[in-house]
Amino acid sequence: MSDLQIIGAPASNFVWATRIACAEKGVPYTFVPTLPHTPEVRAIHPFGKIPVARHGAVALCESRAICLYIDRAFPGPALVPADPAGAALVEQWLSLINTHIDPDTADGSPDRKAIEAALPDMRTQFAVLDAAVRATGYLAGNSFTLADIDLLPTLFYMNKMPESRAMLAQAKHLQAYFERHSERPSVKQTFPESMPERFVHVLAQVA
Ligand SMILES: N[C@@H](CCC(=O)N[C@@H](CS)C(=O)NCC(=O)O)C(=O)O
Repeated sequence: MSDLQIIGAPASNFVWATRIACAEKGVPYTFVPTLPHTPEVRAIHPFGKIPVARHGAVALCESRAICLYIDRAFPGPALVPADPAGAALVEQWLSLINTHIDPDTADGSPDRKAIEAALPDMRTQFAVLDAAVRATGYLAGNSFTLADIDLLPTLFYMNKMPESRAMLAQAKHLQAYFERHSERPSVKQTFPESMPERFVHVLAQVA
C-alpha cells in the first residue's frame, strides 16, 4: 500500500494532533503542507477543512477519524485501549474537548466578543481538566491516548493567550501535565513552525 499522506497546515492544532498520533506509533507519513479550502482538501473534506489524509484507496477528513485510522491501521503502541470502558473514556474526552474546549468559531476565525463571553466558562473547563489529569497524569485512564493527543495542541495555543495562560498556570495539575507531555518526542518532532493566523489575530487584539 502507498504511503500515508497527512494534508494540512502544520500550525493547525487539528493537523498537529494527527502528526503526533503518527509519531507516537512510529508511522511513516508524507506531510503535504496545504491550506484549507484548496482543491486537494475540498476533494476529501466536504467543507474544506484540514487535516485530510490519504492512504492508498482510503481518503479521510476530520482529525478524530484520521487519528483513529492511524491507531487501527498501523502497528505500534495503542492510542485507544482495547477494553470497552477504556475506549469509551477516550471517546468521552475527545467529545468533551471538541465540543467545549476548542475556541474556534463557525468559520474558523477568532471572535473577540465570543472569546470574552467564553472566559467564565473557560475557568470551569480548566478546573474540570485539572481534576481529570490529577490522578494518573493522563486524561483517560493510565496511558497516553488520543484524548491527550487532542488536548495538547489546544493547550499549547491556550498557553499563548494571556487570559487562558493565567488560568492554565493556576491549574497546577494541568500545567504539570502540559509541561511533561510537551517534552514527548512526538510533540517536539511535530512542533508547528508558526502560529495559526486566527491566534496571531487574537494576540494582536489582546496585546
Ligand atoms: N472538526 C475538524 C476541525 C478542523 C478545522 O477546523 N480545521 C481548521 C484549521 S485549524 C480549518 O480547516 N479551518 C478552515 C475553515 O474552518 O474554513 C477536525 O477535527 O478535523
